[in-house]
Amino acid sequence: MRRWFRRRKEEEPQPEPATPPPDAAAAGAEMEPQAAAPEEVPPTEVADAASESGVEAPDTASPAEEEPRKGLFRRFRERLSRSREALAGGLDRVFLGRREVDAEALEDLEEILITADLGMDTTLHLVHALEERLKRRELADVERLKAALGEEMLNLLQGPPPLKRTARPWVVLLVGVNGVGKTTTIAKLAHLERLQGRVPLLIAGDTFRAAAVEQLEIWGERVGAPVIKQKTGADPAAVVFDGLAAAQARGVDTVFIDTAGRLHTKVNLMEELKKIFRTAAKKLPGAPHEVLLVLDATTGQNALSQARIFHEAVGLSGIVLTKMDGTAKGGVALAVAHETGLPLRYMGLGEGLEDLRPFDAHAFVAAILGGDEVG
Ligand SMILES: Nc1nc2c(ncn2[C@@H]2O[C@H](COP(=O)(O)OP(=O)(O)OP(=O)(O)O)[C@@H](O)[C@H]2O)c(=O)[nH]1
Ligand SMILES: [Mg+2]
Repeated sequence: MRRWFRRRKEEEPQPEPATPPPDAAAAGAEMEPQAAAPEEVPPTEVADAASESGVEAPDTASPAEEEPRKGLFRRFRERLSRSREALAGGLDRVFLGRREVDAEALEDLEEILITADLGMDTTLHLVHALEERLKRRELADVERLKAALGEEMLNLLQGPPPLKRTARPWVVLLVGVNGVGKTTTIAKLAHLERLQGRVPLLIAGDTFRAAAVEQLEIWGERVGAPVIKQKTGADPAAVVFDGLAAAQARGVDTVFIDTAGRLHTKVNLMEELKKIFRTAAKKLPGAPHEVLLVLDATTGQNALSQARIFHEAVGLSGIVLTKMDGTAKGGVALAVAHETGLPLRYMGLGEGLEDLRPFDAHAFVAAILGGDEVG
């Protein structure tokens, strides 16, 4: 499905509210979330400063800001240490005692990239680009190779800037299969809103699971955001309708809609999401303004088929990649960006409220390739 999404994206220039195609795939056949490989997630500490919510590439800091930003970047790198070990560590091992970069070295690199979960398409794309550079004699040594790899990765990760808010309330719908981190991500996003002085409101659109509403309420209380809910089993679209009415009445800035990750059948989930979408648009023309797909990085390449199915159903505006901490599969971020053409918006780096970072391509590449600065 190489660049299947990219073509679609080119046809639909940004910024545009995501619009669900009339006949979205009822083909939810591959939707069952495959259990993530059991990976040990290290206990996460909650970041201690509000200003730590966004990672900046280290090279943009002024001298006065340099120290805290260095600390911030160090922490970011720490969380991505297993992915860095897979990529930068793999490279170092391949080039141990080897000076020259040749075709054989690029073959070894190919293996490393596949092992780090970049997937076949993205790996070949990167390796071909490096082969061209090798032909032009631009890869004299391992350091040049690393720098070139970093540049090519950055090219893959450059997406359009975040959508400009043109409405109030600004409505964000979160979708994704069960357990990927939708509800937790909503809490983290609401927290980011609060830090920026905005007023968020949460809508409990997951009425399928009894504990789902309760979980959102607990987060809402912690963050200081009202939660609009109905009882378990209620029609999620009706909850969304009520929630948007409440958001308008209260004059909040941002609305986050939580949705279920699993229903009785897979087709139902897509139909329900489409209904939520239509209802939101009916209540508030232009809403939802953003549709974010939450993907669990530990599921690796399975994330790609999820992205495809959800994009067909509701039209996605961006991706949130969660559980990047503690996994060696962080390279999947590159596959997702390359193969979907959708912008990566946020990265989940732990279970705490502060553990969500706006996606920063420079910081990410620097963190997984082991250097301090790239590009
Ligand atoms: N380590 C880590 N854990 C995370 C992250 N994001 C979410 N989690 C954990 O993943 C688990 C599932 O998160 P939820 O937010 O309940 O996922 P969900 O998508 O809402 O799940 P359903 O409501 O069942 O569809 C929780 O234990 C979260 O703490 C992350 O970035 N890192
Ligand atoms: Mg949930």
